[in-house]
Amino acid sequence: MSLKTIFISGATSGIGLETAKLFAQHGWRLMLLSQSNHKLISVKIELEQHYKCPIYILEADVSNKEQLKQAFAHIPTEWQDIDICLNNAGLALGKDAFQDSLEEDWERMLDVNVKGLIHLTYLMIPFFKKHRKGYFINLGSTAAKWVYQGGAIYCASKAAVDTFSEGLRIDLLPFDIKVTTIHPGAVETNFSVVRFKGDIEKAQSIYQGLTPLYGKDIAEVVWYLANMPKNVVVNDMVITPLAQANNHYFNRKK
Ligand code: 8X3
Repeated sequence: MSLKTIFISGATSGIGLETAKLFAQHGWRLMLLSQSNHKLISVKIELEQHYKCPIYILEADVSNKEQLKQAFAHIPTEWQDIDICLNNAGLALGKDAFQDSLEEDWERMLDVNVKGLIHLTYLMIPFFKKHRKGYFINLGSTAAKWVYQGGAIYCASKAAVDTFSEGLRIDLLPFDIKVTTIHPGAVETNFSVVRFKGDIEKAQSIYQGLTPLYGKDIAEVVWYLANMPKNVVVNDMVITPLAQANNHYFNRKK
């Protein structure tokens, strides 16, 4: 039996990297996309050495459709048989009230989280259709479900991922292509460091007094989904740490 292949955007850190490691451990082939060529190369070297798995890397910023198109145009035939596309690349920038936020921040969030995911999906569909199979696993967020102060644009961007995924599931119905949206709550990665632009103290305060989710927890969820029988499609999953009920209620220990 030929090896299975997972394509991961935002593959060099956080949930993307942990998913890459887990699937490599299970003998899958990896296609890793990131805007950072040097990070891609170091992850490729590390995972190849550790897991001896075939890896194909693609350098592109998902928000740059020309870069994405170029990266896809160069995918060799032997790498075009893809089983899962994990649309993971995404970010939050800032947590100020919308009226006080920076235009460049909210444009970047919309460009990466919404338009980037949509462009990547559009480029992936011909490969899935050609092989009459495929599975989009899209990273939403609890922010898509419960809006919070200072999150207007980030929450809107993840709500767009949620709605887009639902539409995609409908439109891809004739082609046996699965679509699942995963909505994680507080996952401790570099997400908050990026959001607060390197302010480590602010970033750490998000997870203070609780055990958060980790990237590897969400990787396990992706692995679970990958192993569902062919006739089963999990539409939507909301995942929080034990100490988080939703985006407004936390059980923080002093
Ligand atoms: C990350 C979850 O609550 O920080 O998507 O928006 S939250």
